[in-house]
Amino acid sequence: MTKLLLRALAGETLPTPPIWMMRQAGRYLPEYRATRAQAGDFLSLCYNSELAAEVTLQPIRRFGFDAAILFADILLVPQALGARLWFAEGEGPRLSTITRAEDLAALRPADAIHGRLAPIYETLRILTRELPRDTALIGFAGAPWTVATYMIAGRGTPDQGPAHALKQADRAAFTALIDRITEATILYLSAQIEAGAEVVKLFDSWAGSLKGRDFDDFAIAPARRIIQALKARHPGIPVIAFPREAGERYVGFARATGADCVALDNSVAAEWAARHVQPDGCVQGNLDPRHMVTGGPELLAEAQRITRALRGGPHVFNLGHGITPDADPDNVAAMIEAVRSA
Ligand code: 1CP
Repeated sequence: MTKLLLRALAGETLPTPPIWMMRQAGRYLPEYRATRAQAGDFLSLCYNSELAAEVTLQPIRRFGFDAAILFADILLVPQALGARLWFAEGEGPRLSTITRAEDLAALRPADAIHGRLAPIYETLRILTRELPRDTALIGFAGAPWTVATYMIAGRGTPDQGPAHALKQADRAAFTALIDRITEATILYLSAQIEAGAEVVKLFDSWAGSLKGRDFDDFAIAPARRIIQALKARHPGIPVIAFPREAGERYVGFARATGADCVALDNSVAAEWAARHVQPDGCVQGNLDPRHMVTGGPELLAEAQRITRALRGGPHVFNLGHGITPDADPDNVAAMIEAVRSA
């Protein structure tokens, strides 16, 4: 096995960690903005296999990252299940809402998603042909709780209030929605693996708002179900789980879900994770994305601190969340240099 990312995910401690960045194909890159303008809106870009593959490749050409992540979005699954989805320019995603059992009944069954998602599988097939041979290909989906928060509210929310409210008010409908998303996610990721994804990542961006038993029931249990099903169908497929802002619940998350790697947000210290999370397997993370905007000696010092703190075990270098549109590409190059020379 020569790809660095696959070696780290298999539990190997490497002298230099593989590096990639969440949202590495994005608006901070002029070449992305140009391709996006050519495609039209964001969803048209996601469903245009040629152009989606092109923007996936752009950061690989420019920076030589060790992994490419499929260009798509977690909200394509709700759309494939029959929710209406659109992006209001400068405002983020909007969806038709799920608030009652009738809304749920109107959704399509999980196994009806592939027609709509076929262009995404085609993007992966193009990438398997076009990526450099030492670059790993990552597929992804949103975790059921995070996807449900958008489906219930119809948009991003600061506190996931509408999803928590439905969970309280109509537990049966809420659980049925989580189950439907879980089933669709298994089928979607399985098809991504068949199309060439060598690793899959589950983004649970809002896991941090689940507390106590809710975290067990709606962050851990669906992730475990998805990971077990994927590994049964595709033995050995590595999975990265990102229960963002899980805090102390990062401890034991890999064991509880079967994930090969846990991605850390930047609210936890790398030194703490080295002691409490990394003994269970690979960790990914966790530079604060604001350093990609501000740069300077602080960026270099932080990138090296994280690299050194986690070098006693398997580590994938990444940011703690996605790079922002105001980031400077020169800071990305400086970050890579700092990690590789740490
Ligand atoms: O070009 C644009 O203006 C659209 C911006 C954009 C991009 C580049 C959106 C809208 N999605 C994406 C791509 C995307 N989304 C990727 C591609 C691969 C990569 O380069 O990393 C991935 C993995 C995602 C995942 C995603 N979408 C998440 C989970 C990760 C995270 O950031 O927490 C979430 C929550 C979304 C929903 C979403 N899509 C887009 C936006 C702006 C949002 C967040 C909405 C919100 O709650 O504010």
